[in-house]
Amino acid sequence: MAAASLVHSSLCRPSSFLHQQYHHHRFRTFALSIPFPSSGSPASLFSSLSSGSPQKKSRWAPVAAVLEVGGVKIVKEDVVREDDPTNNVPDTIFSKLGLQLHRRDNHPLGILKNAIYEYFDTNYSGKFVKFDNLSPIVSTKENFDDVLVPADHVSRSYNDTYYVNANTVLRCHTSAHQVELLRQGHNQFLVTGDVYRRDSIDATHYPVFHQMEGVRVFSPDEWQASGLDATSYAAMDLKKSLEGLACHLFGDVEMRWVDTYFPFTNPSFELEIYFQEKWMEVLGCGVTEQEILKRSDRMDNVAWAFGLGLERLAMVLFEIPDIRLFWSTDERFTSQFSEGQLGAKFKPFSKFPPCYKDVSFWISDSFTENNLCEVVRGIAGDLVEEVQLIDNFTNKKGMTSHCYRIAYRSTERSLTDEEINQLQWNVREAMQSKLNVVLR
Ligand code: FA5
Ligand code: MG
Repeated sequence: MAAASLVHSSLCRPSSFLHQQYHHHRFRTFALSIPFPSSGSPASLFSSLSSGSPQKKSRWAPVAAVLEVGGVKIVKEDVVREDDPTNNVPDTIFSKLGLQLHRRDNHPLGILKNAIYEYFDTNYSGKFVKFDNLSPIVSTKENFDDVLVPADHVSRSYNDTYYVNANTVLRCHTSAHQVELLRQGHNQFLVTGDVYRRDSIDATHYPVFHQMEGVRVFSPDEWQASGLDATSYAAMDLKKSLEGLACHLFGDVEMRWVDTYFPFTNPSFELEIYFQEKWMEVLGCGVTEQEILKRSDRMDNVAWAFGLGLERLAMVLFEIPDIRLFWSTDERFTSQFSEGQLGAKFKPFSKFPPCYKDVSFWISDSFTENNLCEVVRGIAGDLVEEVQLIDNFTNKKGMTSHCYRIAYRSTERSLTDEEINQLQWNVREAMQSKLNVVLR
């Protein structure tokens, strides 16, 4: 597709267009899919799971060991199964299920969701149907197969995705709902929800975050009049819509389009915004693969789809410097935001110094950074700010050593040396017992 056809002059001054660029993201990002009323839907799956053998009461069961999302009952014993090798959902992740930050009108994510709704309502006269309460527990078919994620795609791995069992995952993207909703006959819709990924740790990555999916299907008469082919027309409309959204939210901000790859769209793009001295990826999008439309009886149509990272957009909008803050219940955070207030800028209430601890070790073949991050989060929770590889070498015997720097910093209070030393000690112990590495 010609780059020129996609270039717009916009109020928001995209600083470059469609330049080829290889960058950080792992392809896993795109794997996802979703589920509900299809066979093996979470509803049926979970009721059958939970009506099986009588549940043992676990000693550490939190208050909410059973919760309900969008009419689906979620039982802790079904989701966290330490003895089940096909399950890798830790307690810390279960504790986030059902919180639905995006449905709180006074939370930055709820405020942002409503502002995006407003943009689509205004520009598409209310034609986008909205979903924000679909269960995050979906089948691998919904999360991967339905959106054409290849069988060997890295996003399907246990290293990247939280599996409830071999056929059921915590959705890793809201794209998991695309096909089901298309099959139900929807042609323009928005799906907002919490999504889950095993991932690295830093200011813009968190294992639970929120996405908004948008899908728009066109019929032939819509592009025929334009003189463009269907794909170019959809790509143009997509970029125009998203640039318009960015202007609606931010006014003037530096942004750029980057070509990328997703299994479910072609061509595919990402939008990046300049934030905290770096280019930050805020969304993925593209023209829907024809195979997806074919499977939902839309053979003669063309469509676009996008997936927005709500935290990333909210960080720019409200000047929130660290993604962990979205989970804060500290009144000094929560009191700064209120319904409909898009212009509020976050005022940091604390600036505590970070404390850095390095750990060096010989890795094993099975070592991955995501596994390390899971161990560190399991022990330090939200006290860990960043986990960063700072040294990496292989010796003459072929042994590989890594050194990671762990930054500890609370967003709410100062940490004592004693507390940090204890955390680091526990992290080192857990690394040895769970990661099969040899500390140096
Ligand atoms: C996807 O998830 C695709 N499903 C998006 C899509 C939908 C593309 C429809 C085409 C059509 P990706 O993995 O890049 O793509 O994630 C989308 C956005 O989620 C990213 O741009 C980023 O803003 C956000 N995101 C990804 N990982 C994290 C994370 N660990 N923490 C916070 N936000 C994240
Ligand atoms: Mg991406």
